[in-house]
Amino acid sequence: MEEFIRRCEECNPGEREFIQAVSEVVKSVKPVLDRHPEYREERILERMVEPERVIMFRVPWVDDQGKVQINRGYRIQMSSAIGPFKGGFRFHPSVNLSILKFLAFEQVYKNALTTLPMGGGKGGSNFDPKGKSDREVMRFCHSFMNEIYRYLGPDTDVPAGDIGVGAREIGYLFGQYKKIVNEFTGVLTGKGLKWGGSLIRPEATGYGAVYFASEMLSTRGETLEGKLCLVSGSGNVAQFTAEKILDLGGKVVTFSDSNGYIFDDKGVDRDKLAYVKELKNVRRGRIREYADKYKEAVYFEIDPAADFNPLWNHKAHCAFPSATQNEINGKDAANLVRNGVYVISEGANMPTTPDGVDLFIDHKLLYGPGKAANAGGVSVSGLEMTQNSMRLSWTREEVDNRLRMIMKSIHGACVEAAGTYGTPGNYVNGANIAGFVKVADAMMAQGVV
Ligand code: NDP
Ligand code: 2IT
Repeated sequence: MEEFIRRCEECNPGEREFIQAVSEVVKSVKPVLDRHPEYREERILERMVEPERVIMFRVPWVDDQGKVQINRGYRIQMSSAIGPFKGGFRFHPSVNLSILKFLAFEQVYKNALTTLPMGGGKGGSNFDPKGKSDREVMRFCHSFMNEIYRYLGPDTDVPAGDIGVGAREIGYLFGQYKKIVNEFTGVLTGKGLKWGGSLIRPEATGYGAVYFASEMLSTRGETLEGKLCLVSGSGNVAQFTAEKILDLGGKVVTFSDSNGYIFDDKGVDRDKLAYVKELKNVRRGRIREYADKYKEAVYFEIDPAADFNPLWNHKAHCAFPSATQNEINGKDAANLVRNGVYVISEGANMPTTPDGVDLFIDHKLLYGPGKAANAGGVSVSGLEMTQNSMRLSWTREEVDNRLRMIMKSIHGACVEAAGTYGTPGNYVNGANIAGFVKVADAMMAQGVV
C-alpha cells in the first residue's frame, strides 16, 4: 500500500489534495483487496486513480473595460463505470488540477453510494466570479462552454454547480450549450425550475447533510432537537444546512466566509437566515454585515496564516463544515472534541485533514465523511436527470422523500460495510468500501477498458 501511494505521488507530482484523497481510500479498502485478490489481479485500484480523460483548455473572454482576460478550464472525467460522468464545476481562484482530481476521485465513490447510476467527474476554472458583473460572468461561461460542450451530453457527462457556480452560472452555461448543439437536453443539473430544474436541488446538499447527521444520531437513540450546531460557510450548502437544522429543532450559532465568521449566541432564526440568503445570493455581500445588522452577533476575522480556525473553538454538539477542503485541521479537530462536539457531518468535500479524521475516529465520534454526508446534492441531481428523461417534474414532497430515503440508504450501506470489515461505527471505511466495491464490480464485469 505504501508502495502504491509512492508510485501515485511519482505519477502525479505536487498533487497534494489528490494524493490525500487517494491515500484515505487506499487505507480503507486494503482489507477488501486482501479478501478479494481478484481486484488486485485486475489492477482495479491502479485503474481507478487514473482518470479516463482529463481536458484542460484556454478560456478567453472580454471584461467590461474591453480588456482580454484568460483563464484555464478543466474537466476531469474520472470514471464512467456505473453511469455517465457526473459532478460539479467549481469556479474559484484556487482551482488547479490537484483540487479537481481529488474532487472527481471522491465523486466516483459518492455517486456509487447514492444508489443511482452515475459515474464521477469534476471540472471548473481558476476564474473568480467575485466582483465580476453579471455580463462578465456570462461572457466567461459562454467561452467556457464553447470548448467543453463537445465532451458533454445527457448520456456522456452531466456537470452541475459547486463553489462559485450557482443558478446564475448554470443558466449561462446551459444557454450556450443549447445554442451550440441545437438540443434542449438535461446536460446540466441545478437548472432553473422553469426550464428543467428539480425542486429541492438547491436545498439537497444541506438538507442531506442534516438527514445524515440525524441518521447517525439515531444509532444512539438521539435526534437533533435542542442540539447546538456550528456551521461554516454561508453559501448554498451552509444556508440549507442551517434551514434543515432549524426544521429539526436544532440551534445554529455560526456562519462564515473566506474573510471571517459570525457567532450569534441567540441563534440564527428564520428571519436571520432569510437575511443571509439575500445577503449572499442577491447582494453577494460579506458575512461581516450580519453582525452590523444583528447586534447580538459578533464578527471575527479569520487569519489564514493562523494554525487554527476559531470558528471550531466554541461549545457545541454538532459541526457541519460547509465551506471548503481542509478547513478543519488537527488542532481544530482537537478543539471540537474538547468543546464537546460529537457529531460531524461534512457538507463540504474533504473538509477535514487526515490527522483530524484520525482524531474523530479514535474518539469514536459520529463522523460522517463528505462522500457520504454531502451525497444528497448529487442524488437530487440524479433525480433531476430522471425527471428530464421522463419529461415531467415531481413535487417537492416526492423529491424530498426520495432524498431522505437515499440518505438513509447511504447511512445503512456505510454501517454495513464498516461492520463487515471489522470497523463498526467507522463511516470513513464504510463509505470508501461500499463505494469501491460497487465501482470495482462494474469494472470487473466490463473487462479491461
Ligand atoms: P458556494 O460557492 O455557494 O459557497 C461557498 C462558501 O464557502 C462561501 O461562504 C465561501 O466564502 C466559502 N469558501 C469557499 N472557499 C473558501 C476558502 N478557500 N476558504 C474559506 N471559505 C471558503 O459553494 P457551495 O456551498 O456549493 O459549496 C461548499 C462546499 O460544499 C464545497 O466544499 C463543495 O465542494 C461542497 N459541496 C457542494 C455541493 C453542492 O451541491 N453545491 C454538493 C456537495 C458538496 P467566500 O464567499 O468568501 O468565497
Ligand atoms: O460535490 C458534489 O457532489 C457537487 N458539487 C454536486 C455534483 C452534482 O452533480 O450535483
